[in-house]
Amino acid sequence: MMDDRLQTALTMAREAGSLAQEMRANPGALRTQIKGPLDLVTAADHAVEALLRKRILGFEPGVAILGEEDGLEGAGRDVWILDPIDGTVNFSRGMPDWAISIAFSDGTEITHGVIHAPDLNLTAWAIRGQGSFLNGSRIVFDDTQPQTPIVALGYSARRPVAGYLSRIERLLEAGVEHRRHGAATICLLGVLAGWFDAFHEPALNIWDAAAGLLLIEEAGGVVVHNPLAHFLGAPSDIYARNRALPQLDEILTASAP
Ligand code: LIP
Repeated sequence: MMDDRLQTALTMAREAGSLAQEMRANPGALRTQIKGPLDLVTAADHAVEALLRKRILGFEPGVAILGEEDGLEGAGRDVWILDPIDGTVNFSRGMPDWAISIAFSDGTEITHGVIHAPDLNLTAWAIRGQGSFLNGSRIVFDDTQPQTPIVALGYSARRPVAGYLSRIERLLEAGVEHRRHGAATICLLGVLAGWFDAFHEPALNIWDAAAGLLLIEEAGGVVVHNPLAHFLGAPSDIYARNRALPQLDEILTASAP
């Protein structure tokens, strides 16, 4: 029997995906606003987060919820962590690389994670200790070394651009390809799907990463980030990889500005 919390997360992720797609189909409904450097918010981000909060509180009244747009509501050890639309810039321009991210933490670790990318027809989920699944198929990483490693990179306006550029320079010098998707969830989903071997982004918020990090761990990968108690309140550098890749570890975990 499927875990009730996972079932709730999957059902509301699909409902939220349809709502976001419907809103995008209505020109003018998005009312896109600039939140900060390279950071947008639309009416769909707010509507989807409101829907997810309503569904969660219907399932688990009074539980704490931390969301990108409306912050922390409630208190307690257990917390749901939501990014209603990750990759808002892509979404608002009609690109398919955006997703809904839903995670649950028991205060000690992330225990449940769902990423739903409606335009890509991809849905991934994991429960700690029970494996990772992509569109229903279990994903287990093997240790076959890629001929040409590919790293998904994120950029954060919270950090000097020099660090990002130096990572690209070092990757290219090492013969490693890189991509930038503008949506951390899609990068993490991409590691799970085998598009990428690793993902790195400095100063990422927990709502962008929580579900995806669990997906990678449960498929047998390795994730590096600040301890959860700290990450719940402040951005963390993120490094996630599918197998042992020593040449990448050195470049992507080296301290850079
Ligand atoms: C975005 C991330 C992206 C990061 C942006 C932003 P949003 O999330 O997924 O990878 O580089 O700074 O945080 O704002 O689209 O949900």
